Amino acid sequence: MSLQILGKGARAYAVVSLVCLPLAAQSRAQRGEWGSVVAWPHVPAHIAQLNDGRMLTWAAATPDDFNLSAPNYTVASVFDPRFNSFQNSPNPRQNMFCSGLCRTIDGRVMAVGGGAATTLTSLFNPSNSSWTNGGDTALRRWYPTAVTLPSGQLFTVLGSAENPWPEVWTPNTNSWSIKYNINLAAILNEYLTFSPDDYEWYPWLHVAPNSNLFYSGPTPGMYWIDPDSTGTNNVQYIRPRVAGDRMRIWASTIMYRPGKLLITGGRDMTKNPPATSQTLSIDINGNSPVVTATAPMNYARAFHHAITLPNGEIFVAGGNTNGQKFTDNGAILTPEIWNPNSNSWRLAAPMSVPRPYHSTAALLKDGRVLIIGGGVCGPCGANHPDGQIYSPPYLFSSNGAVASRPALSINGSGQARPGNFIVARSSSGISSFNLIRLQATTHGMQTDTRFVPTTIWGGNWVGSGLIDYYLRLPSNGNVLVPGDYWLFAVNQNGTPSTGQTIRILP
Ligand SMILES: [Cu+2]
Repeated sequence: MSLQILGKGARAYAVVSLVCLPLAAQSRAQRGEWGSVVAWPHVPAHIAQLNDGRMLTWAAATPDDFNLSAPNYTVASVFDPRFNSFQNSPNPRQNMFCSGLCRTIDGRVMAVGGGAATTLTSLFNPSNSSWTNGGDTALRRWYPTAVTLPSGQLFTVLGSAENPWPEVWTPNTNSWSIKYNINLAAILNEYLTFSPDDYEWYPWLHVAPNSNLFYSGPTPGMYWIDPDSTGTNNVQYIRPRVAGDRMRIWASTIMYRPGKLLITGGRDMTKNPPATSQTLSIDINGNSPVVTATAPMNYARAFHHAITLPNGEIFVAGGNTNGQKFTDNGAILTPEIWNPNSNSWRLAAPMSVPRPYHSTAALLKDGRVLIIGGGVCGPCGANHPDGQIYSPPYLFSSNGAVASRPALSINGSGQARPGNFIVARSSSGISSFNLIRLQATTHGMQTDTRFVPTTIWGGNWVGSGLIDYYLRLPSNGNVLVPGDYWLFAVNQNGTPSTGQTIRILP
């Protein structure tokens, strides 16, 4: 067909293409494709999706060096992936280097501590790109983990600061209160026992379906924490994650299905190589966690990133095998994709730039994946002030052409509560509608993101090849934690629509 249109002059080119295209086509249809490297205005180590699809990223008080004597200031930008453009958005009041990140349920981004262990916290409001005071914590915090609770309160604890008490932020008062009745000394002691070589760490905490916080690592033990308790019996040791397992620090943890965590890789400096290719699934839908060894990755990795794709697969990229910070040695350039249904990994197209410690990554609203940064270490030689965007295989049809995407719009207010029905207008032939909670991420630590499938109850033809699908949302608010999600329609080829924002109310 194209030969007739292009005419005789195009014939030679077309014949050559017929020879070359199948390889390239096969390649990107099976392994995806990376775009060119995008220069960044700083070395991004932290990223938060904004609900309109832009990405907030930041480094430290200077663009490429973590200089901890620097003032309370952070170099930050908002990246728009539609235009590869940046809006300068520095935080003039807090050094947020290695802070703890999570999201308020009204779409703002919270940064707790960081810098040289500060008590400052800041909120980024995407509607006017402003930073405001989130209230001071009682204790200095560096590498704290921050989690959004189903109530809309935010919970932060531990990190490098050597105190075992969490603090909770309440939206109405915009203030933190310390919880001396919740004592995580047992977890802190595990950390001091098993990782004396590394002063920094983010504890892995996720909201479980039973409303407790579940601690899955990186130390060997698993714990339940009741964040709402006013009593004293609220931290329960469960058992070792895996018999004989030691540290898995600098792994990437993610809730890949409701109540199911995937832990990939991680580092133990007493081993050679320090990084592992092992992966674990932990099912916390019941009160007794079920730990299953899932298929190992093709590569041992630490400092890498696990990203939930709209079709429910997990994309893992970056990191290194030697477990060392601030170096490109041992970097793994080839990402891999895990299919939870077949419990198998397959290799993806290699990226162009190493993404070691202090790199980060996020899903874009259009279904692509952004990976950025690495370093923030001044003259270390491993600074990466750039990013690269990956188009997964689902964005191509089997002949390598760009796949056609399902349409998607949400009828109504764009707000719903757990258990509600929503109406999504999309193309015919949709096999699933999946929600992904927006993320705010650093150091491979994702407390916000969760993949939550909806149930299709029926649909009505509305003409022009479109159907109004009636979708039932999960009724458990500890599964569908309030906040902003992107809804994706996924067709029978696994190709997703662009995400549509829906806000889940408590
Ligand atoms: Cu750090």
